[in-house]
Amino acid sequence: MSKKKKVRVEFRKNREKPPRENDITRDFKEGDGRADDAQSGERVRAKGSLSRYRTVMQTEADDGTSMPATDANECLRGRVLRVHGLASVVETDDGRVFRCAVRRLLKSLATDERSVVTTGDVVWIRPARAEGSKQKSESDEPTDVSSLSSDLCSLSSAPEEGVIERVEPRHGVLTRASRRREHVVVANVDQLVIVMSLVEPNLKPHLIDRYLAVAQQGGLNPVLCLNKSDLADAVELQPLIGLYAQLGIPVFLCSARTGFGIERLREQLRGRSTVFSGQSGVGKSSLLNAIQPDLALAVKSVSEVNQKGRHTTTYSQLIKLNFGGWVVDTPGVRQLALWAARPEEMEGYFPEFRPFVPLCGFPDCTHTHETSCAVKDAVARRFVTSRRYHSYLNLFHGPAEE
Ligand SMILES: Nc1nc2c(ncn2[C@@H]2O[C@H](COP(=O)(O)OP(=O)(O)OP(=O)(O)O)[C@@H](O)[C@H]2O)c(=O)[nH]1
Ligand SMILES: [Mg+2]
Ligand SMILES: [Zn+2]
Repeated sequence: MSKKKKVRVEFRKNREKPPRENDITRDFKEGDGRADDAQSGERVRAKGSLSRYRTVMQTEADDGTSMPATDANECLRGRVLRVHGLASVVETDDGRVFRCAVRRLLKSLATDERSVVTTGDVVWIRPARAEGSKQKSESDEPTDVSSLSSDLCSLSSAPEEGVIERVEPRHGVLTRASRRREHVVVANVDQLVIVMSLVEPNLKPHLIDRYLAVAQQGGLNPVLCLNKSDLADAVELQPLIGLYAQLGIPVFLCSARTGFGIERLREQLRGRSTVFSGQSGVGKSSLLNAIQPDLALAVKSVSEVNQKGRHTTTYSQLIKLNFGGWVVDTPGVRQLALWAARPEEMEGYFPEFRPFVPLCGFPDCTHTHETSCAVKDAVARRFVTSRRYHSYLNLFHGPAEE
């Protein structure tokens, strides 16, 4: 399944200044030194600051990402429950909770530090040993775990400490673009519950379509959950519910307040790994509290309801369900920008276009400005709803990122 290989990786330096004040290679660098001088000069410099590359053993993962190999005897496997700045809270398979730093080499390998470790990751951690024990080679010592205490002061029971040595390849990810970077919000989940409220805030069908694209991109089964059914008449929603049901998406009408539809939703979560996502205030945390009351997740209080822009849930958190399965509660999103999707991929996110695409006049038809476009004809003849077509245009032209 996976094979090991040696690779050279760029190693981030942790010292900017050379160890010697007297830089005897300076003359050479400034242009008048001879090659011989340079060689002799290099010999007296500390090796650490010169070698920017080192050889590591890597496991080639299926998805092309690679991480350093670890010694399974010394390490424990676990899942990342949440990430606070530099620290990650990991629950190991035997049920212990560790607060962990990330091994520095792991950070060097990642292309985007924000996503080196994310909620839901399956990781291997090395438990920290008692003080004074030597555990690592000089240049690969982990980030100091004791400096992380302040990040985790919110933890009630003081957990053990450790270092994340390896992150397993991810499947099922919720990814978004944030400030022109990829942000993997959650990893290793099976389904995405797209939470919308009928009112407060109002239903946003275009956001649903955007989420459906994100789900397909990340390999997640989408589920649509329409909350706050106690506040509005759902009769007008029948066409919308029908449309998504036709696309094969389970639709749940529910109310966290009255409990309507909660039992069905609970069954949908049983035994699966699920992420709840949606705008702030739609009731993600309230629904989870209704599904499993002992979670006691913070929800927006009445006094805060009119304060726009406040997110009640501030970080993604992986929660074990007592009836089997895992769920991730996430902070609300304002916009949802797709990460790295090319315009020509967009038609693939609209399964109802499929029968018409081969009938377009041009084989590379984008279904936007072209004259002989079978998709546009299908919209005109109402085989495809114009709302979904507009969602497509919106995704195709790519709205502004956050
Ligand atoms: N009437 C009614 N109110 C609800 C329902 N579900 C949630 N609410 C209210 O909506 C508000 C927001 O709920 P939260 O659960 O905090 O929303 P959230 O989606 O978790 O919000 P963020 O954590 O900010 O992303 C709270 O005041 C809830 O009491 C519902 O089904 N009916
Ligand atoms: Mg919340
Ligand atoms: Zn076309």
